Amino acid sequence: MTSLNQYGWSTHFEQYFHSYQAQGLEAGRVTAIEGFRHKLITANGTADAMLSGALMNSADNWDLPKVGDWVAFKSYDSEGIIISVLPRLNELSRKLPGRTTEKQVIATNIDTAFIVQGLDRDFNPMRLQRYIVQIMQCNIRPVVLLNKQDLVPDPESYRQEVMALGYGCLVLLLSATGQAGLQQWASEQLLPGNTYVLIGSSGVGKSTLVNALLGYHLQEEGAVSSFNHKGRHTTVSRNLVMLPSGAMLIDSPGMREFGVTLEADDKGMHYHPLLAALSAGCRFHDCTHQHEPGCAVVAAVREGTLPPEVYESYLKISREQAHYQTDSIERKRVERQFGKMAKQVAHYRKQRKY
Ligand SMILES: Nc1nc2c(ncn2[C@@H]2O[C@H](COP(=O)(O)OP(=O)(O)OP(=O)(O)O)[C@@H](O)[C@H]2O)c(=O)[nH]1
Ligand SMILES: [Mg+2]
Ligand SMILES: [Zn+2]
Repeated sequence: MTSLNQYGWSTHFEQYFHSYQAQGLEAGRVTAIEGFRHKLITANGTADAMLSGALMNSADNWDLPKVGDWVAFKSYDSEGIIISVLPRLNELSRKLPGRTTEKQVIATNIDTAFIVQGLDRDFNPMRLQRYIVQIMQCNIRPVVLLNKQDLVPDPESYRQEVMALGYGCLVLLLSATGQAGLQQWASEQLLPGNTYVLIGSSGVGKSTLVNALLGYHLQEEGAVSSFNHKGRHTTVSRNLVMLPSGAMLIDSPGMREFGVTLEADDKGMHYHPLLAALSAGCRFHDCTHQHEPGCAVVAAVREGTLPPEVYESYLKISREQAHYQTDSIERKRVERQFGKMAKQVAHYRKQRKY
């Protein structure tokens, strides 16, 4: 299994794979999904695999293989069959856009998520904070990449603005079309055997960054991109690529919305070090930091020690979460009931053999 280590294989996956190995299955990592076809990297090179019937029928979408997953598959001549997804180290997810409260898994088994914003017109500290909070709650390290620094006169001022928010994550300036910052990012942040994902709005330069590091144009191979109405290549599916350095990078289609999905009762306070510390000093332990007397958070905003953008983002996210959390609890209840019903039906079917 040593050759799989370069793709991120570890003892974590090894322990779950043992029983599958005994059944003659192989391990592979999902690099792309096209319809039902899954592209895998394995100890013996690349392979194509479909889902087993059981996986296709029984599983919740959440449990189906995603880019970044390790799977156990049965290898045949031209095509494999995926039998199981090995338990994930983590899942980068978001709330699906719109009124739904469903979560979507973007990619799995990630070491660092790079949030990309373009300094030309995409720069938006409020949106950036949603990304940071959601990535942190997925137990993934966020790093901010401010791209297209060649297009603004004073890029450092944008970096300072993000740093001043106080989340404590790394903020890097670079340009995908030039050398400035690119090589430094690659050599200092992209380590061999680690897996990274690029996320952000459409047009911020995610694919250009990947292409620059690959040294050739992945998108020109077709399959993963299409032209949008502006005649520009826009990424349409997720794709994990191995860089010459040995680091793995997942490119993803641009996202218009990045919905936060905090667990019940999580108000999103502890993702900001100062906010977390301040809230401990409020008079009421269940302070919502809006109208209560003796609120240390409101006092800090008034005194100018907590940036108003951070407070505003907190309010916005916590209000949305109140809605998300009640809705998702209700949805889970309905799903459980439906699951019970489906089991009963299957049971009757077996008895009556129809
Ligand atoms: N000037 C400048 N242009 C850039 C830079 N990075 C990317 N671009 C341009 O921005 C445009 C969009 O880049 P893409 O890499 O396709 O953006 P993307 O984030 O992959 O977009 P989606 O796939 O739609 O999500 C292209 O025309 C790039 O050439 C940069 O650092 N400087
Ligand atoms: Mg792209
Ligand atoms: Zn308070």
